[in-house]
This record gives sequence, C-alpha cells and structure tokens, in this order.
Amino acid sequence: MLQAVAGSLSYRTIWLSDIHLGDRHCKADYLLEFLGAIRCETLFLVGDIIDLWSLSNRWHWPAQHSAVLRRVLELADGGTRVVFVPGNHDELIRDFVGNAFGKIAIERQAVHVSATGKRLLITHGDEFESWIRCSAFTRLLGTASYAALLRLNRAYNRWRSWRGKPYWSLATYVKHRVANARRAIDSFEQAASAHAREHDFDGIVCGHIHHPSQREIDGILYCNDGDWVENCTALAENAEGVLELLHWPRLRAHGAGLRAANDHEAATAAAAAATR
Ligand SMILES: [Mn+2]
Repeated sequence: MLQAVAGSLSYRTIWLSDIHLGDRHCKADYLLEFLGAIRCETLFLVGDIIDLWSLSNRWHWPAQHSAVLRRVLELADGGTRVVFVPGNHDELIRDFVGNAFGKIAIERQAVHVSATGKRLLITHGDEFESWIRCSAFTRLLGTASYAALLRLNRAYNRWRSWRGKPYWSLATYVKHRVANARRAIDSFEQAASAHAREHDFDGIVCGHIHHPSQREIDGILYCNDGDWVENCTALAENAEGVLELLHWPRLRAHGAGLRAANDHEAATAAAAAATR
C-alpha cells in the first residue's frame, strides 16, 4: 500500500483541504510531519487552507502555520505542480482565480486526469450546500457546539498522548453517531456525485465537510480528502492511478514516513538554531 522510498511517501497526486491555518484547532504539527514525508508531482489544495473567518475573529498565527506555507512553497520550488482551489473560509482568494501566487496557480475548480484516464472534478464543495435545504454544514461547523467539541477533542487527545496513545478524533466519532450529522453528510455526498455525473466526470474530489471518504455512488467516484482540524487526512494517487485515503495519525503510528518526519524535525531545529 505505502510506497516508502528512503523514508518518503511518493505519489503522483495528493489532495489536501480544510487545513484552517489561523484557527487554533489546526493540527499544523501533524501536517508539517506529513508534508515532510511526502513527494508528489501535483498537489491540489482544495480550499479552506487559510481560515480568514477565524483570523478576522481572533488573530492566531503560530510559527508552525508559517512553516506549513513555507513547506508548500518549497514543494512548488522543487517542481511539484501546486494548484489552489479556494474554499469558503478563504473565499477572498477566489478574487484571484486565474492568477498565480508565485508558482501556485489559483483556480475556482480544477480537472484532474488520473493515470488510468479517469476525469475527476476538483472543487471545495461549499457550493453543494445550496442543494441541501438548510446550510447544514455552515451551521454545524460554525456553531459554538462544534468549537466546544474540538476543544474537548484537544483535551482528550492531550490525555491520550500522555498515556502514549495515538491521536484519535472524538469529534469524528460523535459526528458518526449523530443522526442529523449523518443525514447531512449523506445528502452532501449525493449532491456532489450528482453534480459530477451531470457534468460527465468519472468522479469528484472535494472537502468542506471534514469527513474523509472514498466510495462509489451510482457509478461516480466520490472522494473527500478530509481535514486537518479533526481527521488529519489526505487523498493520494499512486503512479498506477490507484487512489487511497491517507490517515496520518495511523500512518505515523505504524512508523511510515517517520524517518522523513524526524529529518524534517532535525532540519527545523537546525534552521531555528541558524536564526538564533
Ligand atoms: Mn469549507
């Protein structure tokens, strides 16, 4: 399953979304490890990368959040094609669609052709909320109870890590068990795959609902790359065109890519020492 080459995970394509830099629930430390462990030809940033809503409420920008952006720029400099498809939390950047920030192209939507010739539509996914009667996710993800759930999630995981256990998303567990959340997730997935079918795509890759998934819905491949506030997941395509969801807390628990992560930590420490 994994292609660990000299401590690095090599893929043809990687999709990341819902990183929410600028929000204190962003798991930038895990993301930095992941970005240090991967190599890819194309990286799609599928929206809600920078949480401008959260930043406008309360300024929060630790050094790790800059380090994430720096690492993305490094990948672009190193020859990775980086395409940024803004979401609703970084909607302001939609004004720059068709332009590029350095080597990063900004697109409203993108099309990806897999190594097996499958045509996939890449879009953040907030547009599918209008298909769901009441904006279930804006409500769910914008509410005090979701923020409280993420706070509880953090406290719970501090306790887990103190006991030497890997990260486990309590928030995801709760969402799975709340009937309303399950129904909202289901109608979102139906709307997204119906849209892909109507526009003659073989599949769709989106984010937005913080619910990683890879499944076929009436012949359409539906992929959701998840998020980095709860699940710490990415979607990846290998050289043969096989798609898989990467769950970083699980991968790192199994030791994959840890060498690269350690190298990255060493490099970060060296860089910090150099600037002192
Ligand atoms: Mn979103």
